[in-house]
Amino acid sequence: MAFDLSGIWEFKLLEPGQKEREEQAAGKLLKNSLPMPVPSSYNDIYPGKKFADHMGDMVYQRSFTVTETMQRQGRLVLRFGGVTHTASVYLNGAHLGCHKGGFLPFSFDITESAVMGENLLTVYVNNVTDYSTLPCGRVVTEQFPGLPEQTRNLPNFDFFNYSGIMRPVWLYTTPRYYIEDIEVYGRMDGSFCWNITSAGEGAGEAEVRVLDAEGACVFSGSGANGEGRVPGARLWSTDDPYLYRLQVRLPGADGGQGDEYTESFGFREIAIRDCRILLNGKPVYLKGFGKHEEGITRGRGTDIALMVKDLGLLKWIGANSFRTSHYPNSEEMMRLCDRLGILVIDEAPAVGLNTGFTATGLLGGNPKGTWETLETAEHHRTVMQELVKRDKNHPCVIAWSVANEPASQEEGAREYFAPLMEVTRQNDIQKRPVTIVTYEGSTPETCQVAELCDFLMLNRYRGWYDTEGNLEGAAAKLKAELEGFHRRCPDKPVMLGEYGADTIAGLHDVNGRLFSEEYQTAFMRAYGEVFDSLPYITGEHVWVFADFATAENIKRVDGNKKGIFTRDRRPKQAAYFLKERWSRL
Ligand code: BDP
Repeated sequence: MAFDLSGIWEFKLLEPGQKEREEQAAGKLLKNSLPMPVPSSYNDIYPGKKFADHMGDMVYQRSFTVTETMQRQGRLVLRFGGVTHTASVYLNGAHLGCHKGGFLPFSFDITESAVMGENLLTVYVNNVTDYSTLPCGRVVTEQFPGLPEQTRNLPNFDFFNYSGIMRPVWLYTTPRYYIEDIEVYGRMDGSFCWNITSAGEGAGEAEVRVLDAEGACVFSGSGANGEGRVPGARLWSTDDPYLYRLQVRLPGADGGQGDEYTESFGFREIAIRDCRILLNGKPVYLKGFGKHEEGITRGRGTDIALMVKDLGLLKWIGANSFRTSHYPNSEEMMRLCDRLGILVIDEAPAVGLNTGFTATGLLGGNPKGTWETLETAEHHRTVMQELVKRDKNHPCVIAWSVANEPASQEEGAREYFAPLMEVTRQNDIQKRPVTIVTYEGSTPETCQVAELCDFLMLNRYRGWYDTEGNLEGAAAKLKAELEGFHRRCPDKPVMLGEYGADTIAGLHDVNGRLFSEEYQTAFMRAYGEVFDSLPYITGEHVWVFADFATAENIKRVDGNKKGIFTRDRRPKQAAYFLKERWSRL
């Protein structure tokens, strides 16, 4: 049984030190609280800059009822899809535990702590980003004449630091002997393997069946691990995203109630050969975007209508892929990509790992260097494990991105990333390609991590952050850099992870000047011509799918406007250029 705890919760922002005091009363009803939708970012729900930009703690609360029928099932589990960035969860005043990392799920077995009847759930959330969190930020204290000290959280990234209970919360039951995890991997020749982790009291063997899309059983077997074959398996691809289902049944202990779970999967393989990414043995050219999961009102909160709309637009424009920049997207999104045949580069929330950079452009002097300063290594390792664990079965996931734009040119980058690349590969039975998305500061001469990557994903803004307005010069610079990386890593596919120009929808200029729709189109054309001249380029991901909210600063007029679509998903002129270009590639 599963119960969706989405809805209106009680909510309150907390002042420094208030959480500690309030926690004593986590079993009591909140006072002076506001209604708050879950899932949603909290920030844009009520007016007030202080409210939206609050740094620190907040608290959510709701109650739910446990019935006798639910208790009879065996176990009761409380599952959070994502709470940004840290959560501390209480049930009826008792502490269940904490989770760090805002974009991956976590759960608690509440069989013992839940009571029959009404239960009070209280969740403390903290949204601070610093040198120990992913994404990274910094906390700065400022003094102004005659005013008390002010503290601000400056993110090391430009997207708005939306926070709260941003993904669905579920309550579900399982029997005492239950399926904890399923891993399944279908290959091109119709062979597949499975691994089932069970837990609890019981020792019965799992029964395994593979169902095709029509529900016909095409394989049956048993055991916690195994290999099977589906003769003539229909492959999963972008044109034909055919899904099978692995149905697992675990018999109940001593004839008691059994557990059952059905996991979708596809038969498909990803490989890299001769500067190409291969899908089912054939080169695939990646056309698409870096894409934020966000929109108006809900911020980064799960919005299934927007998800379906976005993927519809992705198909409309002729794209076949996107990167979940700069954090794992929601599980609903991943399932939708499986279903629609969209290829996903699945990115960890590891952005801002560069102490010389902040979104506001304030370059803080840091003589110690990024890799001596950051305290993220252990957490980053956990995040990579959690990410692969969550998304391992999705045929849509074709690669992992361990970080976006870290200080990869600084001494120490290789030592920081080598173990993370390793742990990602170790945890993935599909051995999907792993990459680190690098920025302009990390050149063919200075990059410390290129050899660690299975393919190179480069972000370039020639023609925007430099050489602005001079697309001829920008293209020449871009080509030289791409050639430099190819000389350095001649066998690795190279693709653009980001390139784009801020564009105000509706601004036209006969001379195609900066910020006009004409400039964005010309920019896309100039980059396209460079890609077309280099046979080893394996993909182009434009920055960015749609305009998005950012931290307030003088570089951003009402957010980042590099979208090919506006924030309300209307196409800018360049959308028609890309649609035409991508229909030919
Ligand atoms: C890149 C970042 C991306 C930004 C983009 C920009 O990876 O998150 O939004 O620049 O400045 O450096 O538009």
